[in-house]
Parts: sequence; structure tokens; C-alpha cells
Amino acid sequence: MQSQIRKELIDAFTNAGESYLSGQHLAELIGCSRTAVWKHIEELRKEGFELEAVRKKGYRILKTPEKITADEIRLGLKTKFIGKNIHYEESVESTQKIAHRVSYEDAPEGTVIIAEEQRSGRGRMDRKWHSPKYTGIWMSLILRPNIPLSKAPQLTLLAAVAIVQAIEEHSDLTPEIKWPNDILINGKKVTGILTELQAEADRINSVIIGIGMNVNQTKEDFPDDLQEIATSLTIEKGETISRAELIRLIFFKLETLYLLFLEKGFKPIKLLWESYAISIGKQITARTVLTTIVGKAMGITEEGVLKIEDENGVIHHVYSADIEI
Ligand code: BT5
Repeated sequence: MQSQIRKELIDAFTNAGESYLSGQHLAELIGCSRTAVWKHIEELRKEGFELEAVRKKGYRILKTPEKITADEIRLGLKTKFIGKNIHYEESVESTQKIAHRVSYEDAPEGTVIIAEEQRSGRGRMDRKWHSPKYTGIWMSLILRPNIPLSKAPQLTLLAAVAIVQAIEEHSDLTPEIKWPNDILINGKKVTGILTELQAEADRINSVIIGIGMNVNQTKEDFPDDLQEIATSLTIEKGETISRAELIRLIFFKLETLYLLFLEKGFKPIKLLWESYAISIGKQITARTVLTTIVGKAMGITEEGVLKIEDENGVIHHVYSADIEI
């Protein structure tokens, strides 16, 4: 409820642009008392919003706490190509969609699309990805590796390792990877990765890696159906996290591992991946589009494919599935 009022306040200020909004007007718009409006404005100030209050005119926002800008990300960026070309958007349907478009238009390798909000962010198999404004990292990265199509899923695993390393280094938390694309902290999902391809015959035109990371959401910011299964870095760490700083670190880790992958193949990535994986050695249920396999997760192959041994000792190779541990 509290965060809902704040969201409505922020939406009202966003729509008002440079104009002032009176306390009375805001109270009517949101359907609460003027005192409540005033209290929430004080809360916004505590969160780092700079609000100007002018007698007889009302309020307007001068500065948001931590809106990411492309310039802010570029400042201090240590990479050679990842993130050198940033498309920053305030609100989009999905950053994946834009990445597909600019990739066709020959955007250079390392181009990243970042949005403050996704109105229809997506997961695998057209599932929804909740991407509220100013709280998370919603971005899509374009890579153009010269590798066979079959190896593309390895880049999902590579991205997962890079993200875990970045979170560890930045926030001193201990994330774990659930094959293939979930990053969990204390058993709850903090990041999802969606890898999509543009390819012709066996030639990859581009790999688009979508990363959705919950950063500064509070528990109440998640819809009811996600509250028990999702978490954010702020919830786990108990403090607000600088998204721009974290994005720079993710770019750096991604580039380092990607260059290693291009030079040495998947092997070094596999070893790192396994050191962060939670499912290995455990009894799991894997639901694929066609079937459900129950058994012990044995690890991943040299290609990044999950191996599960069922109760009859049969080893199954799983290319894509949802895992329950
Ligand atoms: C994923 O799918 O985990 C991939 C998510 C990729 C999102 C990024 S954001 C930038 C880029 N642009 C996009 O449009 N997408 C990418 P999957 O494994 O299918 O998981 C989806 C499921 O995760 C949903 O069905 C929910 O149960 C849950 N979920 C949705 N939003 C979430 C959130 N913010 N945090 C944690 N879990 C969430």
C-alpha cells in the first residue's frame, strides 16, 4: 500500500514534468489526505529524491535518486567493447525487442539496451518478467561470436557466472546458480537471463543476452505471486545499491569471461559455473516441454548440457527445462 502510493506519486510527477503539483491536487488524484501526501513526500526525500516546494504552487521533483544514465555508466567503465555503445530508454516494452531491431541494423558487438522500466518484459517461453521503474537492471546485450549454433546456450551459463561474480564483488552476498538461467540468493530468484539468437543456417548473426536483475525493490514492490519466490539485492543486503556501478562491474566480468571463452572455449567457464551451481549432486525435477525427468543432477557436459541420472541409472541429457530442487 505504502509503495503503491509512492508509485502513484512518482507517476503523477513524471506526467507533470516541469510543472508543479499542489498538495490538494495530489491528494485528490491518489485518494488520500493532504497530510498523507506530505508524509509520502518526506519519504521520497529520505529516499534521495530532491523535491522543490513552492508556496501556492506545490511540489515538483528536481532530481530522482538514482536514475541511471548512459553517461553515468560510461564514467569509469573499464571494458573494451561491452557497454561502449549504450541505448538508454526510460520505458520500453522489452529491451530484447529493441536489441533484436538494432542488431539487424548492424549495431556493433557489445551494444547494450538498458531501460528504467519494461512494460512487457519477458522470460523464457513468453512468461512475464516483472520490471518496475527505477528499481532494477533491465538490459539486453548484443554479442556476435563466431561459434556454431549449438554452442550458443553456453553463453547463458557464461552470463550467469559473470553476474554472480559481479554481485559477490559488489555486495558481498553469496548468489548461486540454478541451471540454466536463474540466480538465487537464499533460495529466491534475484536475476533471470534470457538468451535469444539471430541466425541463418548454422551461422550466428547475434546472440542477445537479456538480463533482469532485481536491485532496489522492497518486498512490497513485488506482486503477491512473486513475493515468496523473488528477492532483490537491497532486501538481502539491507541497503540501497548503486545500479550504475553494478552495471559497470557486470560489463567488466562479462567481457573478461567472454574473451576467455573465445580464446579457450567453454572449459574454464564450466569449472567456474560448477563452483556456483546449487543443483549438482541434488535430487531434482526437470520439466521440459515434452516430459518430466526426476533424478540426481550429475553436472553439465562440456557443451553445457545438464545431465540427470534417474532411479534406473539412465542418464538423461537436458537442453532446456525448468528445475525444481
Ligand atoms: C527468466 O525467465 O528468468 C528470464 C528473464 C529475463 C528478463 C530480462 S530483463 C531484460 C530483458 N528484456 C526482457 O524482456 N527480458 C530480459 P524464466 O526462467 O522463464 O522465468 C520467468 C519467471 O520468473 C516468471 O514466470 C515468474 O515466476 C518469475 N519472475 C518474473 N519476474 C520476476 C522478477 N522480477 N524477479 C524474480 N522472478 C520473476
